[in-house]
Amino acid sequence: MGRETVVALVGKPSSGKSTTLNSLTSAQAKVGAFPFTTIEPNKASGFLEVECACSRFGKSESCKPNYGYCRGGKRGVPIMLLDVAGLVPNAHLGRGLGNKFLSDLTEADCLIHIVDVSGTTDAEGKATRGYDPLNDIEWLQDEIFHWILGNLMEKWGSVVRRHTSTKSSTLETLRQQLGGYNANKELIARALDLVNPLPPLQEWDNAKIEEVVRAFMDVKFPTVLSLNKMDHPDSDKNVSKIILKHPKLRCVLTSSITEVFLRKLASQNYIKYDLGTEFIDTIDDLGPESGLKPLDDKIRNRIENIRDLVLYRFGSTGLVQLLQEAANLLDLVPVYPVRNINTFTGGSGEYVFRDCVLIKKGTPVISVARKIMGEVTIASIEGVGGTRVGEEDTVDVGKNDILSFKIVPGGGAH
Ligand SMILES: Nc1nc2c(ncn2[C@@H]2O[C@H](COP(=O)(O)OP(=O)(O)O)[C@@H](O)[C@H]2O)c(=O)[nH]1
Ligand SMILES: [Mg+2]
Repeated sequence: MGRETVVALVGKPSSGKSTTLNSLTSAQAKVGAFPFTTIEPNKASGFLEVECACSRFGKSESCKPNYGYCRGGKRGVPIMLLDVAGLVPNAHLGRGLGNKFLSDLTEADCLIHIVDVSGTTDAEGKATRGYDPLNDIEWLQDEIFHWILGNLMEKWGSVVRRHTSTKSSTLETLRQQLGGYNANKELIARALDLVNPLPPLQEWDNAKIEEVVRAFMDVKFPTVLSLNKMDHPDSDKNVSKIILKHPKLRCVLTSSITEVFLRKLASQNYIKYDLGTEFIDTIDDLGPESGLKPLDDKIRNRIENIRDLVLYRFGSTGLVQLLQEAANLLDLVPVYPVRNINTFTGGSGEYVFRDCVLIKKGTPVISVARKIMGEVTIASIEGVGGTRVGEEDTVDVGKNDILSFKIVPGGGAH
């Protein structure tokens, strides 16, 4: 399998990164084993909720994913989350944990910037009151910018000399300089497309280099803001300020501590919680035949508070939507490789759509095949109805997203 999509959670200390990671990873239902082999303390598998292909074909009854879950046609597809701690103002100069976070960042396909909008923590994460979270949005982007720019400028002289003496293309030279951030040629080309005009590399002045770095950041680190701690009474006015000042930023209002609490109550059978919605039901709502545990006053009050302060005001805790927004940013499409294109089962057995991978929209199906099957010789690719799909046809939601790869018998690695 190719590399997984990685979503990195970034933000100053005490903004709620760890809480968010926890809230997204302890799914209430029993879920399948991890698809990831190496699990580190700051890494976990979250679940991106998508409309499962099984609902399109009325096969939800027999949908049983190998990884993640499917409940009534809503499928949780595993997605790797990374808690990147240690980003503080001037981290690129070696403050805080210094450059450790920077190597974590290179793994990321996109960022979720957790912003504490309650204003109760300062730029370093220390307790305060009335801090303006607008600052955090700006310094964090600057921090990443200075890190990349610094690395590039350090050796710019020799980069240019080499570039001219080897008569390389701008793309090749940048590929060498920026490839270390886990950026392939295609990604760097997309960044360069954003720079207009683009003179020959040896003519770039500082302003042009900075523009290139900004463009690179846009494609390498697309960012969703999680405006977190919205349950706090001071959050409203800060949220309005942020949206007024940065109308184009993608942001989602969240309360990760609420999500952690609700998932815990659900796993302990105090409530039924419909993930991503405002709906929670207790034994008071559903009666004893629901099998839910009776509530004591403390839990009952806390649930009432959560309904008033979070669920009814904002429609949900925002956590499910947060991951969906990140997936939108990356244009991810759930693609279902199946062994049998008529029954959608995998080889033997009655269960359908056992596998699902997240693929960037517009990817040719042959690249999907490579990602899933590795370097085997593909004889043909079939789509729904057994129709033949061309290698260069691309995937989209509902289009070429259910595929069966036929490999050449005995055609192993080449
Ligand atoms: N009110 C409120 N507090 C939160 C929320 N999320 C996290 N916190 C609190 O903020 C503090 C820091 O959270 P933590 O996840 O450890 O932050 P990290 O340093 O970014 O990993 C903890 O006391 C959390 O309980 C939230 O949504 N609302
Ligand atoms: Mg933490």
